[in-house]
Amino acid sequence: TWSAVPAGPPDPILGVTEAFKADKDPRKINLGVGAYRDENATNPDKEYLPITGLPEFTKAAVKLAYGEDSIPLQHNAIAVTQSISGTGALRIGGAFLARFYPNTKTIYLPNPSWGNHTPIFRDSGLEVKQYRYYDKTTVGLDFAGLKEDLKNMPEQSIVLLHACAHNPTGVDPTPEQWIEISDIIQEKKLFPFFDMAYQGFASGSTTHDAFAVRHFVKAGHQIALAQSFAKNMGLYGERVGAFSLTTADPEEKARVESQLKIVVRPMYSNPPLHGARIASTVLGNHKLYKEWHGEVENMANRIISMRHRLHDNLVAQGTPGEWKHITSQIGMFSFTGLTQPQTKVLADKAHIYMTSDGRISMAGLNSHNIDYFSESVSKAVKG
Ligand code: PLP
Ligand code: TYF
Repeated sequence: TWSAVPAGPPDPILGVTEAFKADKDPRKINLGVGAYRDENATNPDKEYLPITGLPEFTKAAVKLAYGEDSIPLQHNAIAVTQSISGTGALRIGGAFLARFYPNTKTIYLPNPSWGNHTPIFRDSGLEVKQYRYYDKTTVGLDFAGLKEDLKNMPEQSIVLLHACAHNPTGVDPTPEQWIEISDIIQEKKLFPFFDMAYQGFASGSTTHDAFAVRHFVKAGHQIALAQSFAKNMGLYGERVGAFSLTTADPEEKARVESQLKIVVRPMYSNPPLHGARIASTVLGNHKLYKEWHGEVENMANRIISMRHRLHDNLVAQGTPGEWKHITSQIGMFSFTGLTQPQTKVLADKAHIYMTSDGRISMAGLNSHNIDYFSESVSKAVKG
């Protein structure tokens, strides 16, 4: 896909720092970048990161997503840059594809998708279209519609896929469905762009949640991937993320990365340091990693237990309708199926706030408020 991407020149200032860092001579002095120093340097410092971010962080991020045994990872063929969380990763990806994807400027999003996807890709210079995803009548996946739409896309179109815990519906394909999706995408030579904002948050296992990404890579797709560490590390405001592309070989990777730098440089020069340092410390230390993964699992399990409480309460209260989707959906969000008038009644009468499409953040429910919430929903549905 990226054979025609030319190597870009190094940045005239930060490129000097790159050369300085690569130099092993103990007498070395860096007079390139405008950063104040005196005789008393601190370690760790707060100086600028390289344009593509903290190398320990991007390495760890890629390993978390693709898995240690990933072929392009082992072959040093994954181009990666740190990003301003998941949003920034999507934006870098959109801008890179708009500039270098040789085949089309059209990206297809699931209907519905995260509300920010359309403006992100439109502002990146891509044309945004939709494919069928959600079936209102079953409050589940419209798998037949999805497959038909993929098959009808012009060859080599770009397709955005939520890697796990689809926002806003909480409806994900099963592993078997992912395999079928991967096959169709391969047949139609579509280009898959994964948005992974919730790795670990859906099932409690970062490996399980990476199934789609890893299956696509194993199946031989070249992919783009946006990662966010906002939710799974609780680093929302630190804006920790990564954008990566699998490439053919290390030489192509180097060219692609040189162009990612040229995309990033006029946007924000280089990414923030603190959150990436936290994430790389946790991911890079065996004991901290285990502790963190246990906490992610607890968060996911707490959400799952709230789904069961909510489902059981609604059924016990004789709430009209089918509520199975509450427990079959996964991740942070649930598409309750509540109508816009019902969501308004809940806000006005019960002081319960959700988006008007009936989406609730499951994480906002806990043992103190679940009964009040269930009763209020039940009343609103009974009308
Ligand atoms: N993608 C999806 C599907 C999201 O739900 C979000 C928001 O949480 C993001 C990307 C980006 O979030 P952030 O920029 O905070 O990492
Ligand atoms: O969908 C949500 O609620 C999260 C948080 O511009 C979010 O993805 C929402 C909007 C936004 C940034 C983050």
